[in-house]
Amino acid sequence: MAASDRQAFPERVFSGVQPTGNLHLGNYLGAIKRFVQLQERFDCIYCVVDMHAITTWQDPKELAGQIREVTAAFIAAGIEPEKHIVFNQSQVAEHAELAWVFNCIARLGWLNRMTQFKEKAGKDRENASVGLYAYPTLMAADILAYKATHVPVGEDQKQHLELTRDIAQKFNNDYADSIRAHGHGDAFFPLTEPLIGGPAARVMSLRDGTKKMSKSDPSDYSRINLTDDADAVAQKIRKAKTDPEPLPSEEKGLESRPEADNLVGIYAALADVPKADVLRDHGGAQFSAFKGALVDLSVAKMGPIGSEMKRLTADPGHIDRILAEGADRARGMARETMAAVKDIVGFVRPR
Ligand code: AQP
Repeated sequence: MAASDRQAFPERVFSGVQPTGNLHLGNYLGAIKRFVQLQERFDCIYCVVDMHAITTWQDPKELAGQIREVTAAFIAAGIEPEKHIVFNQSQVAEHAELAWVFNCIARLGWLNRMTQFKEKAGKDRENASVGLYAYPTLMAADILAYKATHVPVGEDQKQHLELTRDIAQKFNNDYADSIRAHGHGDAFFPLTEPLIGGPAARVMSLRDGTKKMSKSDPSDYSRINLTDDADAVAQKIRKAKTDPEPLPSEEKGLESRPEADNLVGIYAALADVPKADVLRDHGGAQFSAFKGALVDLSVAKMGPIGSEMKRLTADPGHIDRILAEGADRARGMARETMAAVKDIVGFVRPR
Protein backbone atom coordinates (compact mmCIF):
# COMPACT_ATOMS: atom_id res chain seq x y z
CA MET A 1 0.00 0.00 0.00
CA ALA A 2 1.40 3.42 -0.95
CA ALA A 3 2.10 6.04 1.71
CA SER A 4 -0.44 8.37 0.08
CA ASP A 5 -3.14 5.68 0.48
CA ARG A 6 -2.45 5.41 4.19
CA GLN A 7 -2.22 9.15 4.83
CA ALA A 8 -5.58 10.86 5.20
CA PHE A 9 -6.13 13.96 3.09
CA PRO A 10 -9.20 16.14 3.67
CA GLU A 11 -11.81 15.24 1.06
CA ARG A 12 -12.04 17.80 -1.72
CA VAL A 13 -13.44 17.75 -5.25
CA PHE A 14 -11.82 19.44 -8.25
CA SER A 15 -12.91 19.32 -11.87
CA GLY A 16 -12.73 21.44 -15.00
CA VAL A 17 -14.39 22.07 -18.33
CA GLN A 18 -12.66 23.53 -21.36
CA PRO A 19 -14.15 26.70 -22.85
CA THR A 20 -13.88 25.40 -26.41
CA GLY A 21 -17.42 26.32 -27.48
CA ASN A 22 -20.48 24.16 -28.16
CA LEU A 23 -20.98 22.95 -24.57
CA HIS A 24 -23.16 19.87 -24.99
CA LEU A 25 -25.35 17.31 -23.25
CA GLY A 26 -22.36 14.97 -22.77
CA ASN A 27 -20.50 17.68 -20.85
CA TYR A 28 -23.64 18.27 -18.79
CA LEU A 29 -24.59 14.65 -17.99
CA GLY A 30 -21.03 13.30 -17.76
CA ALA A 31 -19.63 16.18 -15.71
CA ILE A 32 -21.58 19.34 -14.77
CA LYS A 33 -24.71 17.61 -13.43
CA ARG A 34 -22.51 15.50 -11.18
CA PHE A 35 -20.54 18.60 -10.07
CA VAL A 36 -23.83 19.96 -8.76
CA GLN A 37 -24.72 16.78 -6.86
CA LEU A 38 -21.28 16.58 -5.21
CA GLN A 39 -21.68 20.01 -3.61
CA GLU A 40 -23.79 18.40 -0.89
CA ARG A 41 -21.00 16.07 0.25
CA PHE A 42 -17.71 17.83 -0.52
CA ASP A 43 -15.91 21.15 -0.70
CA CYS A 44 -15.75 21.65 -4.45
CA ILE A 45 -13.54 23.63 -6.81
CA TYR A 46 -14.80 23.97 -10.38
CA CYS A 47 -12.52 25.48 -12.97
CA VAL A 48 -12.99 26.80 -16.49
CA VAL A 49 -9.75 25.44 -17.92
CA ASP A 50 -8.90 28.14 -20.44
CA MET A 51 -5.20 27.24 -20.57
CA HIS A 52 -6.20 23.74 -21.66
CA ALA A 53 -8.46 25.26 -24.31
CA ILE A 54 -5.57 26.97 -26.12
CA THR A 55 -3.76 23.66 -26.64
CA THR A 56 -5.77 23.83 -29.86
CA TRP A 57 -6.29 27.17 -31.63
CA GLN A 58 -8.99 29.38 -30.11
CA ASP A 59 -10.04 32.62 -31.73
CA PRO A 60 -9.21 35.40 -29.21
CA LYS A 61 -12.40 37.19 -30.27
CA GLU A 62 -14.44 34.17 -29.10
CA LEU A 63 -12.51 32.83 -26.13
CA ALA A 64 -13.67 35.28 -23.44
CA GLY A 65 -17.29 34.62 -24.43
CA GLN A 66 -16.69 30.87 -24.25
CA ILE A 67 -15.16 31.20 -20.77
CA ARG A 68 -18.20 33.16 -19.60
CA GLU A 69 -20.52 30.61 -21.23
CA VAL A 70 -19.02 27.68 -19.30
CA THR A 71 -19.21 29.73 -16.09
CA ALA A 72 -22.86 30.50 -16.85
CA ALA A 73 -23.53 26.80 -17.47
CA PHE A 74 -22.01 25.92 -14.09
CA ILE A 75 -24.22 28.43 -12.31
CA ALA A 76 -27.36 27.77 -14.37
CA ALA A 77 -27.00 24.05 -13.60
CA GLY A 78 -26.90 24.77 -9.87
CA ILE A 79 -23.26 25.23 -8.82
CA GLU A 80 -23.09 27.71 -5.95
CA PRO A 81 -20.04 30.00 -6.31
CA GLU A 82 -20.51 31.51 -2.84
CA LYS A 83 -20.28 28.15 -1.07
CA HIS A 84 -17.76 26.53 -3.41
CA ILE A 85 -15.11 27.90 -5.78
CA VAL A 86 -15.64 28.75 -9.45
CA PHE A 87 -12.83 30.40 -11.42
CA ASN A 88 -10.89 30.31 -14.67
CA GLN A 89 -7.52 28.61 -14.69
CA SER A 90 -5.40 31.39 -16.24
CA GLN A 91 -6.09 33.67 -13.25
CA VAL A 92 -4.12 31.35 -10.96
CA ALA A 93 -0.54 31.21 -12.23
CA GLU A 94 0.36 28.36 -9.85
CA HIS A 95 -1.33 25.87 -12.22
CA ALA A 96 1.33 26.55 -14.87
CA GLU A 97 4.10 26.68 -12.30
CA LEU A 98 3.22 23.31 -10.78
CA ALA A 99 2.71 21.83 -14.26
CA TRP A 100 6.37 22.61 -15.00
CA VAL A 101 7.49 20.64 -11.95
CA PHE A 102 5.23 17.79 -13.10
CA ASN A 103 6.73 17.95 -16.60
CA CYS A 104 9.95 17.03 -14.87
CA ILE A 105 8.27 14.17 -12.96
CA ALA A 106 6.20 12.59 -15.77
CA ARG A 107 8.04 10.31 -18.20
CA LEU A 108 7.87 10.57 -21.98
CA GLY A 109 6.70 6.94 -22.09
CA TRP A 110 3.71 7.80 -19.92
CA LEU A 111 2.60 10.69 -22.14
CA ASN A 112 3.19 8.65 -25.29
CA ARG A 113 0.46 6.27 -24.16
CA MET A 114 -2.25 8.97 -23.87
CA THR A 115 -5.03 8.11 -26.29
CA GLN A 116 -6.60 11.59 -26.21
CA PHE A 117 -3.40 13.09 -27.64
CA LYS A 118 -3.34 10.44 -30.36
CA GLU A 119 -6.98 11.10 -31.24
CA LYS A 120 -6.72 14.89 -31.18
CA ALA A 121 -3.36 15.11 -32.95
CA GLY A 122 -4.55 12.61 -35.58
CA LYS A 123 -2.25 11.89 -38.49
CA ASP A 124 -0.61 15.33 -38.38
CA ARG A 125 1.20 14.65 -35.10
CA GLU A 126 4.28 16.71 -35.94
CA ASN A 127 2.05 19.75 -36.22
CA ALA A 128 0.26 19.32 -32.86
CA SER A 129 1.18 21.82 -30.14
CA VAL A 130 3.57 20.88 -27.35
CA GLY A 131 0.77 22.05 -25.03
CA LEU A 132 -1.59 19.40 -26.40
CA TYR A 133 1.03 16.75 -25.67
CA ALA A 134 1.68 18.09 -22.15
CA TYR A 135 -2.06 18.55 -21.43
CA PRO A 136 -2.16 15.71 -18.84
CA THR A 137 0.64 17.22 -16.71
CA LEU A 138 -1.24 20.53 -16.56
CA MET A 139 -4.38 18.59 -15.62
CA ALA A 140 -2.45 16.88 -12.81
CA ALA A 141 -1.32 20.32 -11.61
CA ASP A 142 -4.93 21.63 -11.69
CA ILE A 143 -6.00 18.80 -9.42
CA LEU A 144 -3.00 18.54 -7.14
CA ALA A 145 -2.55 22.29 -6.58
CA TYR A 146 -5.60 21.82 -4.33
CA LYS A 147 -4.70 18.27 -3.18
CA ALA A 148 -8.11 17.22 -4.50
CA THR A 149 -9.07 13.71 -3.43
CA HIS A 150 -11.95 13.21 -5.90
CA VAL A 151 -12.41 14.25 -9.53
CA PRO A 152 -15.76 13.77 -11.30
CA VAL A 153 -15.15 13.30 -15.04
CA GLY A 154 -16.55 11.52 -18.06
CA GLU A 155 -15.13 8.14 -19.08
CA ASP A 156 -12.83 9.82 -21.66
CA GLN A 157 -10.71 11.38 -18.89
CA LYS A 158 -10.01 8.14 -17.02
CA GLN A 159 -6.54 7.70 -18.46
CA HIS A 160 -5.54 11.27 -17.56
CA LEU A 161 -6.66 10.66 -13.97
CA GLU A 162 -4.51 7.54 -13.82
CA LEU A 163 -1.57 9.65 -14.98
CA THR A 164 -2.33 12.20 -12.24
CA ARG A 165 -2.07 9.38 -9.68
CA ASP A 166 1.22 8.22 -11.23
CA ILE A 167 2.64 11.75 -11.02
CA ALA A 168 1.53 12.15 -7.38
CA GLN A 169 3.02 8.77 -6.52
CA LYS A 170 6.34 9.47 -8.22
CA PHE A 171 6.61 12.93 -6.63
CA ASN A 172 5.89 11.39 -3.22
CA ASN A 173 8.54 8.70 -3.83
CA ASP A 174 11.23 10.85 -5.48
CA TYR A 175 11.05 13.47 -2.74
CA ALA A 176 10.10 11.22 0.19
CA ASP A 177 12.96 12.33 2.44
CA SER A 178 12.44 16.01 1.70
CA ILE A 179 8.66 15.70 2.21
CA ARG A 180 9.27 14.23 5.67
CA ALA A 181 12.04 16.74 6.45
CA HIS A 182 9.63 19.59 5.72
CA GLY A 183 7.01 18.15 8.06
CA HIS A 184 4.51 16.87 5.47
CA GLY A 185 4.38 13.28 6.70
CA ASP A 186 4.75 10.30 4.39
CA ALA A 187 3.11 11.78 1.32
CA PHE A 188 2.63 15.32 0.01
CA PHE A 189 0.02 14.62 -2.67
CA PRO A 190 -3.05 12.37 -2.40
CA LEU A 191 -3.74 9.64 -4.94
CA THR A 192 -6.84 11.21 -6.42
CA GLU A 193 -9.89 9.03 -7.07
CA PRO A 194 -11.81 9.48 -10.31
CA LEU A 195 -15.59 9.63 -9.93
CA ILE A 196 -16.84 8.11 -13.18
CA GLY A 197 -20.07 6.28 -13.70
CA GLY A 198 -23.79 6.39 -14.15
CA PRO A 199 -25.70 5.91 -17.37
CA ALA A 200 -24.08 8.96 -19.03
CA ALA A 201 -20.37 8.50 -18.30
CA ARG A 202 -19.93 8.40 -22.08
CA VAL A 203 -22.65 10.08 -24.09
CA MET A 204 -22.28 9.21 -27.76
CA SER A 205 -22.84 11.21 -30.94
CA LEU A 206 -26.46 11.31 -32.14
CA ARG A 207 -25.18 10.54 -35.66
CA ASP A 208 -22.91 7.62 -34.75
CA GLY A 209 -23.33 5.58 -31.57
CA THR A 210 -19.69 4.49 -31.64
CA LYS A 211 -18.28 8.06 -31.45
CA LYS A 212 -18.25 10.25 -28.33
CA MET A 213 -20.53 13.32 -28.39
CA SER A 214 -17.97 16.09 -28.78
CA LYS A 215 -17.69 19.87 -29.06
CA SER A 216 -15.40 19.58 -32.04
CA ASP A 217 -17.62 17.29 -34.17
CA PRO A 218 -18.23 19.26 -37.39
CA SER A 219 -21.89 18.14 -37.45
CA ASP A 220 -24.09 20.17 -35.11
CA TYR A 221 -26.65 17.33 -35.43
CA SER A 222 -24.22 15.05 -33.56
CA ARG A 223 -24.82 16.85 -30.27
CA ILE A 224 -27.39 18.73 -28.21
CA ASN A 225 -25.88 22.05 -27.23
CA LEU A 226 -26.85 23.47 -23.85
CA THR A 227 -28.02 26.63 -25.60
CA ASP A 228 -30.19 24.82 -28.19
CA ASP A 229 -33.85 25.87 -28.09
CA ALA A 230 -36.73 23.38 -27.86
CA ASP A 231 -37.15 23.19 -31.66
CA ALA A 232 -33.48 22.42 -32.22
CA VAL A 233 -33.50 19.75 -29.49
CA ALA A 234 -36.61 18.14 -31.00
CA GLN A 235 -35.15 18.16 -34.51
CA LYS A 236 -31.82 16.68 -33.42
CA ILE A 237 -33.42 13.89 -31.39
CA ARG A 238 -35.91 13.05 -34.16
CA LYS A 239 -33.06 12.85 -36.68
CA ALA A 240 -30.81 10.82 -34.32
CA LYS A 241 -29.56 7.60 -35.88
CA THR A 242 -31.36 4.46 -34.66
CA ASP A 243 -31.91 0.89 -35.83
CA PRO A 244 -35.23 -0.57 -37.06
CA GLU A 245 -35.94 -2.79 -34.01
CA PRO A 246 -38.23 -1.70 -31.15
CA LEU A 247 -36.65 -1.02 -27.75
CA PRO A 248 -35.79 -4.14 -25.74
CA SER A 249 -37.25 -4.71 -22.27
CA GLU A 250 -33.92 -5.58 -20.66
CA GLU A 251 -30.41 -4.10 -20.75
CA LYS A 252 -28.95 -7.21 -22.34
CA GLY A 253 -30.98 -6.37 -25.44
CA LEU A 254 -28.99 -3.12 -25.88
CA GLU A 255 -25.76 -5.00 -26.55
CA SER A 256 -24.52 -4.38 -30.12
CA ARG A 257 -27.11 -1.59 -30.50
CA PRO A 258 -24.93 1.47 -29.71
CA GLU A 259 -27.46 4.09 -30.86
CA ALA A 260 -30.33 2.56 -28.88
CA ASP A 261 -28.06 2.17 -25.85
CA ASN A 262 -27.05 5.83 -26.13
CA LEU A 263 -30.61 7.20 -26.28
CA VAL A 264 -31.70 5.00 -23.38
CA GLY A 265 -28.63 6.14 -21.39
CA ILE A 266 -29.44 9.81 -22.07
CA TYR A 267 -33.04 9.28 -20.99
CA ALA A 268 -31.94 7.47 -17.81
CA ALA A 269 -29.42 10.18 -16.89
CA LEU A 270 -31.91 12.99 -17.49
CA ALA A 271 -34.62 11.19 -15.47
CA ASP A 272 -32.16 10.14 -12.74
CA VAL A 273 -33.17 6.49 -12.99
CA PRO A 274 -31.25 3.33 -13.99
CA LYS A 275 -31.44 2.21 -17.62
CA ALA A 276 -33.38 -0.88 -16.48
CA ASP A 277 -36.25 1.38 -15.34
CA VAL A 278 -36.36 3.15 -18.71
CA LEU A 279 -36.55 -0.21 -20.49
CA ARG A 280 -39.23 -1.46 -18.10
CA ASP A 281 -41.38 1.57 -19.03
CA HIS A 282 -40.51 1.82 -22.75
CA GLY A 283 -39.54 -1.76 -23.73
CA GLY A 284 -41.34 -2.79 -26.92
CA ALA A 285 -41.86 0.86 -28.02
CA GLN A 286 -40.87 1.98 -31.52
CA PHE A 287 -38.18 4.66 -31.69
CA SER A 288 -40.63 7.23 -33.00
CA ALA A 289 -42.58 7.04 -29.71
CA PHE A 290 -39.50 6.80 -27.51
CA LYS A 291 -37.88 9.76 -29.24
CA GLY A 292 -41.03 11.81 -28.55
CA ALA A 293 -40.73 11.01 -24.84
CA LEU A 294 -37.01 11.83 -24.93
CA VAL A 295 -37.69 15.20 -26.59
CA ASP A 296 -40.22 16.10 -23.86
CA LEU A 297 -37.83 15.06 -21.09
CA SER A 298 -34.82 16.85 -22.63
CA VAL A 299 -36.73 20.08 -23.16
CA ALA A 300 -38.14 19.94 -19.61
CA LYS A 301 -34.71 19.35 -18.03
CA MET A 302 -32.40 21.32 -20.32
CA GLY A 303 -34.69 24.24 -21.31
CA PRO A 304 -34.44 26.07 -17.97
CA ILE A 305 -30.64 25.66 -17.93
CA GLY A 306 -30.29 27.08 -21.44
CA SER A 307 -32.55 30.05 -20.61
CA GLU A 308 -30.66 30.79 -17.40
CA MET A 309 -27.35 30.61 -19.29
CA LYS A 310 -28.62 33.20 -21.74
CA ARG A 311 -29.78 35.46 -18.90
CA LEU A 312 -26.41 35.17 -17.11
CA THR A 313 -24.26 35.74 -20.19
CA ALA A 314 -26.16 38.97 -20.86
CA ASP A 315 -24.31 40.42 -17.85
CA PRO A 316 -20.61 39.63 -18.44
CA GLY A 317 -19.53 41.96 -15.60
CA HIS A 318 -21.38 39.78 -13.09
CA ILE A 319 -19.73 36.61 -14.40
CA ASP A 320 -16.28 38.25 -14.37
CA ARG A 321 -16.78 39.21 -10.71
CA ILE A 322 -17.66 35.62 -9.81
CA LEU A 323 -14.52 34.39 -11.59
CA ALA A 324 -12.26 37.01 -9.96
CA GLU A 325 -13.59 36.24 -6.51
CA GLY A 326 -13.23 32.49 -7.05
CA ALA A 327 -9.69 32.99 -8.39
CA ASP A 328 -8.70 34.94 -5.26
CA ARG A 329 -9.80 32.06 -3.06
CA ALA A 330 -8.26 29.40 -5.30
CA ARG A 331 -4.97 31.33 -5.50
CA GLY A 332 -4.65 31.36 -1.73
CA MET A 333 -4.82 27.56 -1.66
CA ALA A 334 -2.62 26.97 -4.71
CA ARG A 335 0.06 29.37 -3.41
CA GLU A 336 0.33 27.38 -0.22
CA THR A 337 0.83 24.14 -2.17
CA MET A 338 3.33 25.75 -4.52
CA ALA A 339 5.39 27.26 -1.70
CA ALA A 340 5.63 23.82 -0.06
CA VAL A 341 6.54 22.20 -3.41
CA LYS A 342 9.36 24.72 -3.86
CA ASP A 343 10.73 23.86 -0.42
CA ILE A 344 10.42 20.12 -1.09
CA VAL A 345 12.16 20.37 -4.46
CA GLY A 346 14.91 22.55 -2.96
CA PHE A 347 14.29 25.92 -4.63
CA VAL A 348 15.21 29.10 -2.75
CA ARG A 349 12.30 31.50 -2.12
CA PRO A 350 11.74 34.61 0.00
CA ARG A 351 10.37 33.93 3.49
N1 AQP B 1 -19.54 12.62 -24.63
C1 AQP B 1 -19.30 12.76 -23.32
N2 AQP B 1 -19.94 12.00 -22.42
C2 AQP B 1 -19.72 12.14 -21.08
N3 AQP B 1 -18.86 13.05 -20.59
C3 AQP B 1 -18.21 13.85 -21.47
N4 AQP B 1 -17.32 14.83 -21.30
C4 AQP B 1 -16.94 15.33 -22.50
N5 AQP B 1 -17.59 14.68 -23.48
C5 AQP B 1 -18.39 13.75 -22.86
C6 AQP B 1 -16.85 15.28 -20.00
O1 AQP B 1 -17.08 16.68 -19.91
C7 AQP B 1 -16.07 17.25 -19.10
C8 AQP B 1 -15.53 18.45 -19.79
O2 AQP B 1 -14.90 18.08 -20.98
P1 AQP B 1 -13.85 19.04 -21.63
O3 AQP B 1 -14.52 20.16 -22.25
O4 AQP B 1 -12.84 19.44 -20.65
O5 AQP B 1 -13.05 18.17 -22.65
P2 AQP B 1 -13.39 17.07 -23.66
O6 AQP B 1 -13.55 15.78 -22.94
O7 AQP B 1 -12.32 17.10 -24.67
O8 AQP B 1 -14.79 17.52 -24.27
P3 AQP B 1 -15.32 17.37 -25.73
O9 AQP B 1 -16.70 17.84 -25.70
O10 AQP B 1 -15.11 16.02 -26.26
O11 AQP B 1 -14.49 18.40 -26.55
P4 AQP B 1 -13.54 18.19 -27.79
O12 AQP B 1 -14.43 17.95 -28.94
O13 AQP B 1 -12.82 19.49 -27.87
O14 AQP B 1 -12.66 17.02 -27.48
C9 AQP B 1 -15.02 16.17 -18.84
O15 AQP B 1 -15.22 15.64 -17.54
C10 AQP B 1 -15.34 15.14 -19.86
O16 AQP B 1 -14.99 13.84 -19.43
